[in-house]
Amino acid sequence: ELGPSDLCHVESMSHNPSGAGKINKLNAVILGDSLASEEDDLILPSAQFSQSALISSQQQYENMYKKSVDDPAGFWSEIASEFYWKEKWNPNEVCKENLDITKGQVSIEWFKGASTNICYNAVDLHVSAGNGDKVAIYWEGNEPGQDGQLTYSQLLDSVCQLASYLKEVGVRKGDAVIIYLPMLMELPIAMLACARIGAVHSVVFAGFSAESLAQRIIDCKPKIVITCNAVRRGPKVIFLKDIVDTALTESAKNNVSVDICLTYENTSAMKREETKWQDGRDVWWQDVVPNFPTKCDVEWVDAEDPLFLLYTSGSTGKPKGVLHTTGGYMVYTATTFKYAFDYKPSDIYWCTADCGWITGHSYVTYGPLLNGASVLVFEGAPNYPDAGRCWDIVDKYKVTIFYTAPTLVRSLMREGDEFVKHYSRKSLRVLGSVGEPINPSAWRWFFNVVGDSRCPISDTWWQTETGGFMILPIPGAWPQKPGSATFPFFGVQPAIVDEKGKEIEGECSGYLCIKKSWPGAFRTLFGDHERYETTYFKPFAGYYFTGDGCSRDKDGYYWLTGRVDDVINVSGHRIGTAEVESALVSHPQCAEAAVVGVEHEVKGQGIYAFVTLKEGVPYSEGLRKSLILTVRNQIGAFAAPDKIHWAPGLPKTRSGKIMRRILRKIASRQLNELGDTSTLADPGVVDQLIALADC
Ligand code: 6R9
Repeated sequence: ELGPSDLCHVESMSHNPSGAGKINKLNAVILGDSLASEEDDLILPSAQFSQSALISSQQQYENMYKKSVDDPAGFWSEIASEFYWKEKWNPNEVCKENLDITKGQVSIEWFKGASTNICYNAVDLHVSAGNGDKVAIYWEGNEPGQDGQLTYSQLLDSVCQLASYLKEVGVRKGDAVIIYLPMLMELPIAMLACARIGAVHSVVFAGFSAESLAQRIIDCKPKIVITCNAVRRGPKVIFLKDIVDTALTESAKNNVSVDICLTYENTSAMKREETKWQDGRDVWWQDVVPNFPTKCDVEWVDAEDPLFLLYTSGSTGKPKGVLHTTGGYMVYTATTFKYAFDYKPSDIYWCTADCGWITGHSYVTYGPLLNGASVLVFEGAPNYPDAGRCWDIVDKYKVTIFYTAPTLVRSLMREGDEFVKHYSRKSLRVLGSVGEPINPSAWRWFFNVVGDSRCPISDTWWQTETGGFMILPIPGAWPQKPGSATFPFFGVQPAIVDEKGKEIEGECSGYLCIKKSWPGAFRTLFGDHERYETTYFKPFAGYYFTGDGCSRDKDGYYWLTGRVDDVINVSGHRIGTAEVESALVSHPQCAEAAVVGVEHEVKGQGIYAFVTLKEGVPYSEGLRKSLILTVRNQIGAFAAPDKIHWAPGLPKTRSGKIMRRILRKIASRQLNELGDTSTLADPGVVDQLIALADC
């Protein structure tokens, strides 16, 4: 799908102002001591934090890391033994892998032959260990004051009822189930119910459009879709069931028919009488699920049986169905959660991610619940009714670990410190960041203002494909550098390679690859193992290629610098430029489109679209709006272009390839840095584009 020559230059993608090699003199501040200022490059853990931390020193980390790479099988077997397995793995075959495409088919297997169930480990075990009365899920609704909670015993009952229902209607081990739900407690319940019976869930983020949902339904052919009638998000009501109806009609046209649409009645957003209904297919959750028994036998599955499919964007228009299996993913998400946040049983943990993304899979549902944690699930929007909502929630539930995305940090930072300072936040102990590089100024604000200079920030670099954290600062162990994800997790062996795929040592910049497999790694792309191999293992033979650029400084710290392929990261959402382009060209008046990412103050990257119209069609404001609407309808609101740049022509090579490098420079108005344009088929288009930049 792409070779190294299609990648952007790593240097040009670096938007990290204090990146590698720039640290000459190290100024340090100790956690809790004073504010971290622009001059402070190192934030040291306080003795107090380290003493009670699970990993309390650099030395302890290094010892564990060494063991994990010298003897991965031994290291992970020891950890895996803390979980419940119906049958154990063969100690001589803990991991079987081939990442080298030149040596045959790429494959990864961990604990194959062992059997377990992730739902049993995440729920039943805590109940049988006497923790049934501990709160598993706190739920905070869109409106302040609207809330609920479930203890582990209650969660078990709810999961079993839904699992019993699913079995009754014929869902079997290996069947796909699509879940299109907002952040209600029913979302993790539905995931766990599928896992309990060995069904493969595929959660589709409830911000995706009907077309995107249909595309996923057509790809994985679920027996059943689980949704709700509507949801309130901030001041808006979103009619999810209408979107599902449209998607199901569309799928039927492609000969994929879904037998059942199980619909949760979300009364605070919409009454059932107002909901459009198709008799025979649509079923109200509340009418059936509560009638089923609160006991449901667990389906023991092989460690390598699929647990879920999650679609993510790649560099072509077709989303990739990332497939994760059971055993390795279970061990990996639980272990990374525990160490990344220095988890203690008394913690109240809040991750603001939606379960529609990988972060919600691994670190709202599975990782925390496997540890028996109390997890907060928030249905609403972080700035509703005002920009203080997050801190109001932190105080209300005495949240100790708060895990969010840089885009949210930046947007709240813009609203001023008062919204934060109005609340105590004294329960907070550890902060976390995910989704994109966190720029040092946002890092400092998060650290100084939100965390009162007291809480380490776990800046976790990882991907849908990796299943769990890969590079992160383990709190208590490492001095932190604002903006650096620091060091690899246990068992993770990063390699920075150059254009030719040669590993570079020491202080350097290049393409980030991983050398060996880790238990949480994805095993294939659903239905397309060849695309799995070409996308991830072909660009640099012998390595897993992440798609990210990265540098390593002289102290060995890793600095992620963003995607180097045709994927952009908007508010932490991964969007393929090709997906947006294909939506734009489906507009009847659009002849051609090229989309690039451009730096955006709040979103990290914004979507910048160059659009060529069909012959004779005039530019107009109405047309601009209608193009944007087309993208919203085809992908979802989060993928709407920030800018439409009218383009009489696009800069192309003589072989017809669009030169995105030039478009990126025009989009970011770096007009002096256009580079060599002489290889263009028509160099004149560049001037035309510049002339139209602000139209
Ligand atoms: C977990 C998640 C993955 C891409 C990844 C990278 C970017 C995520 C990051 C980060 C720098 C971090 N990314 N976390 N970049 N620092 N802490 O976001 O998965 O949606 O698959 O996106 O996000 O570019 O390649 P996913």
